[in-house]
Amino acid sequence: MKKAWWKEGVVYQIYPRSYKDTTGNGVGDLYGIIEKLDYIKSLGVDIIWLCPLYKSPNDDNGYDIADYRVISEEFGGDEAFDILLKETHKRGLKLVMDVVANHSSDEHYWFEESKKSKDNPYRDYYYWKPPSKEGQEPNNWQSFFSGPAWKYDETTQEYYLHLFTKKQPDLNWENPKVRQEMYDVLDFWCQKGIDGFRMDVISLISKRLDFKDSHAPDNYEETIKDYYANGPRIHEFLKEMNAEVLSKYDIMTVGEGPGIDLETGLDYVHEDANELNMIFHFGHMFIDNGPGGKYDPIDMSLAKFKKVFGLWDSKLKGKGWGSIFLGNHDFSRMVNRFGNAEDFHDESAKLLSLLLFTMRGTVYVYQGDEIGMTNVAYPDISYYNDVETLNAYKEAKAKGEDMNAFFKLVHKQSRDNARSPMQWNSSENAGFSQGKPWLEVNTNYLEINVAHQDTAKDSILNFYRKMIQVRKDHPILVYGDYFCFDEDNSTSFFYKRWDEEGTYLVLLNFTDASLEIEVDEDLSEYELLVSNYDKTKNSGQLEAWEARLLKRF
Ligand code: TEU
Repeated sequence: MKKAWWKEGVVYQIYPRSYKDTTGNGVGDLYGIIEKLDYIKSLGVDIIWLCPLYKSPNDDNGYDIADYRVISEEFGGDEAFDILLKETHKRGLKLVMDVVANHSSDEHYWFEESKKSKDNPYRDYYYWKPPSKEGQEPNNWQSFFSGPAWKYDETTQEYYLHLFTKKQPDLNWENPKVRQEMYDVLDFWCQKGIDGFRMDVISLISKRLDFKDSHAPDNYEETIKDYYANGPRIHEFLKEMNAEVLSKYDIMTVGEGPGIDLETGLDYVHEDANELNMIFHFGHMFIDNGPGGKYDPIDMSLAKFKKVFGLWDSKLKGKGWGSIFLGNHDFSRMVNRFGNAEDFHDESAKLLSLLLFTMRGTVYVYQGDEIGMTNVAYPDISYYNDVETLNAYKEAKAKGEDMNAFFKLVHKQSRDNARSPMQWNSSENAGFSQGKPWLEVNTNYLEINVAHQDTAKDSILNFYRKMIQVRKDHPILVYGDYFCFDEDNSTSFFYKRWDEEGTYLVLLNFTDASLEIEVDEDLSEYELLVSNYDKTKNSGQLEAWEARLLKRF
């Protein structure tokens, strides 16, 4: 396995709007991040990934970019960014930018031109189609965020494609000018000295140009896989991007991708492919989605979850590199999804941390998870901001669904669960802002906050710090082989990490009751390195949500 800084580094993901506000306008900003760089450094992480910072009308909180070279004034503008980059590097940390190449904002100059006339030089920067014979949308594709993926525009009487909101028109990557524009943008940021890119929905940039109707428009996963993602020219485009820009800099790249699965994943990250370093797949993150997607949930199965990790590890082994994450700005809080946030909050948050830092792949920690932040449950829909949530709510209402039941799903699934402001301390608004936060602070900030956990020796925060250090001190946890014992059971997750120099065992109890340890290993040969309970000795039993890391003498 070839070594690299981005394989060993731990990434900390920041959602800038929700991190720290220094102006009192209720919105987090870059000076807030600068203020918190010493805290970030204290975690032991190496790399910071910032969700989009660019000029944007914020229909999708920055994932709708109006100018790829300009930092939003709301966040402090270009000047604040330059200071942030300098201060980040000064502390030996690296900085990764989020870039949205699949679509722009409809307020981007390119789109404003494009919609003016059919012969505008920017017309082909986007996908325009005449109405169908019946005078309807060109096909039955649905947007990720509810409703048709096409919007009619009066001026030229054609529809444009938007796989996300109607303010996020899809860019036409078939057009070489579009590709060059994007490479120039990437180059611009590399020249500034940034250390990498997280590429939003990169799996969607190559379209199937026949634009065929989906045979199952309501089946979320199937439609993405068969119609939207992994289009015919995706690897050609990524190789070109790599040759034109990425390969010229010592940067890391991670592509995000709905529709990237076990069959298609390796093609993006194969070490000989010269495309991307890593991808985010959602194998484990969509495990509780039914055919209708996140608002059609099914029970989460630990056995399935374990299999996803095993299958991906063996797929990538020796050929490519994976990303290990359990949450980000698009999902509910990981302790609610995979732990037991009610009865074993601290134990299960620590268990999940032990899982993250003992898996093969680069680990990504989402802001707030290091203190075990939980889902919010705002009292009514007016408190919510996320466009996906609001559109889904409107759609359910229009269909006449039981809105009490639907609102319970909003509590469980809304992306705002991950976007409520960072809980810094027990002062007003959790120390996030002196003004009214753009999104309400979670009411549990008095119990769950950084200041409190910083000083409490046995806090979740200090457990994260310890685990990050343990990973650094034991590189076998980064590069070593992976084997899972008894993948079929849905109560425990027991696995082994090793190479010729040493062997580690990870024992995780995913239940509320104690559990016998059953592994084909002689436990007396192992010493206990870390436990999320106050333990110094190995025993044959794990308590509820107990997690242990052992090392063979
Ligand atoms: O997310 C893409 C994506 O897969 C999401 O639409 C996902 O299916 C959904 O959020 C699950 O609830 C990326 C960004 O991470 C997201 O924040 C953006 O809204 C989206 O792209 C559009 O740019």
